[in-house]
Amino acid sequence: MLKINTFKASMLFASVALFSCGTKKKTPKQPNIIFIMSDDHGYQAISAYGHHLNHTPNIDRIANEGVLFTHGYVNNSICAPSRAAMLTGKHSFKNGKVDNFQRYDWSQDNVAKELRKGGYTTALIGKIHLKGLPQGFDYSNVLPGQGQYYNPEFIENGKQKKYHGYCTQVTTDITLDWLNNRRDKTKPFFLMYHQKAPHRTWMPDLKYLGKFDDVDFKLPANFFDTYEGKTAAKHHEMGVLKHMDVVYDLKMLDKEGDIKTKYRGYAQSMYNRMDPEQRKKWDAYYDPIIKAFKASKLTGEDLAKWKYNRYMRDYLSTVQSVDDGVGEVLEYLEREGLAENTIVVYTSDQGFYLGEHGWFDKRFMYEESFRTPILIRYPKGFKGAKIEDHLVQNIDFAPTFLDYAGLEIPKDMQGESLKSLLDGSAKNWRDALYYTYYEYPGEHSVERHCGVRTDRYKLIHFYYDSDTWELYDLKEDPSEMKNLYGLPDYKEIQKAMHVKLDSLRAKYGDSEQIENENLDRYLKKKGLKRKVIKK
Ligand code: SGN
Ligand code: CA
Repeated sequence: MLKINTFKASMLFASVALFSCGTKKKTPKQPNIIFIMSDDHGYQAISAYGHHLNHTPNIDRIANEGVLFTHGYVNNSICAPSRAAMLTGKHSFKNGKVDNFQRYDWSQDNVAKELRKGGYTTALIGKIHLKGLPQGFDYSNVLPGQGQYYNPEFIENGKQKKYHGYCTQVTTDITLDWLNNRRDKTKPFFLMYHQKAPHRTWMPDLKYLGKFDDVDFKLPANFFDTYEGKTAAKHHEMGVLKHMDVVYDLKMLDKEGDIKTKYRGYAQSMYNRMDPEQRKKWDAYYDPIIKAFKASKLTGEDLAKWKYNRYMRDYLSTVQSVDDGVGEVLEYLEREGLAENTIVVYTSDQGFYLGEHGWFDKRFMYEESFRTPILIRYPKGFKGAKIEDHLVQNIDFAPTFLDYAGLEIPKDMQGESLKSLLDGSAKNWRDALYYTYYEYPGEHSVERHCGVRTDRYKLIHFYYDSDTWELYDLKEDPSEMKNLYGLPDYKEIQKAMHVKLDSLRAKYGDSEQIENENLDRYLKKKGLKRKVIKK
């Protein structure tokens, strides 16, 4: 019986290789690919990056046995657009998903479709934040929209289902079930294993409540940034002190209802999702903290410190569950003898502010949110514990996977395969990255902007309400505190950065016209009237 199945399977594989696509170049044993992504996971909260906030042994392992990218970036620091860029290998203005509101067109080509044509079995599990039935996957089981931390709904191959438990663990369980029992084991696999955590509102798993209680998190040096020379940043609505809601974000949902905040209702509905058993454990941890908070009547810097510490404790606790899941998946690969020929990628849909500039959230082209963690392991392909400093971007994943699979990279994909960086054969790597952000006017109030980053400098143009430029020397000022734009000493650098920006816009096919069309669509959706538009 086993023999016949194996024979059938190899015939099937051969027929796939020979007839089902014109895109196959060669037929070595194609690697499996596990593309792990979490949501809003700043590199500061991965111990391999050396920030000493927490300990993530399983994620670190990917770099220890593979490569740690120190200059990984996104195209557009917001969830759905970043995911669309990863799927398509294209910038937002090319794949159409410029913000969290526009419809993503699943009928366009994506990396899963190409891999599937090239002989892979494919699955998408967890958060994707792109409406509609995912295309290119043999199996999908995804969260609707943002998803929920406790007892979440999932949409399995188009059908909604409710699960009991903590979302991060549920996502891992579904993933392991697919790997163990559901995938077609005659084919190499491409698995997108995507966690909702550590996205706002940072609700930890019950077992991790209190995990960081004995750590005193110090405010980042620029926590009280006054945004001198940064017009757009001044108008942000993502301050830990000013905008973080103590009930909604920081769980001070007192039973007496004394603490009245804007988002209390939402906090209550998230709490209500828990079953009595879960609530009991939740309350046992939070009730004494709520009581102490009410009694303390904190203000000013003391309140800032308290909020920041609560934020970090919750955020890092949710990261711990993500790290556990990575460990479970790595262990599975080992147990099944699959580790050697499986590429494992860990990344986030963007970075996140952990108090830098006084913020939470993302969106800005400043380093903490533009940059994203990228760690890749492939024992068969390259040796471990390597640090890679070149400029790479989320549009590079799709071409990289196709390259390793021995498949042709569609001409219109805009990213570059990372294979030459990973195996050390790279010669002429890119010297600059292009960035765009569009979701304004909108939540957290980050103005529309675009920009360019080289290994040392960054030029940003904010537009819509304002028309302002910022220039940073990242070597001298890694925290981007001093805007150098317009200073006589930087005249030449400024000029060169403008040339670079124009050339990248031309290279990737961005234009004033596309921007105008996008803006009109966005304003129409929001029911707003157009203001200044100039790039
Ligand atoms: C939600 C969050 C925002 C967050 C966006 C986008 N608010 O709207 O804080 O910036 O998602 O995040 S919440 O009240 O719903 O938590 S993204 O990662 O999905 O793009
Ligand atoms: Ca995100």
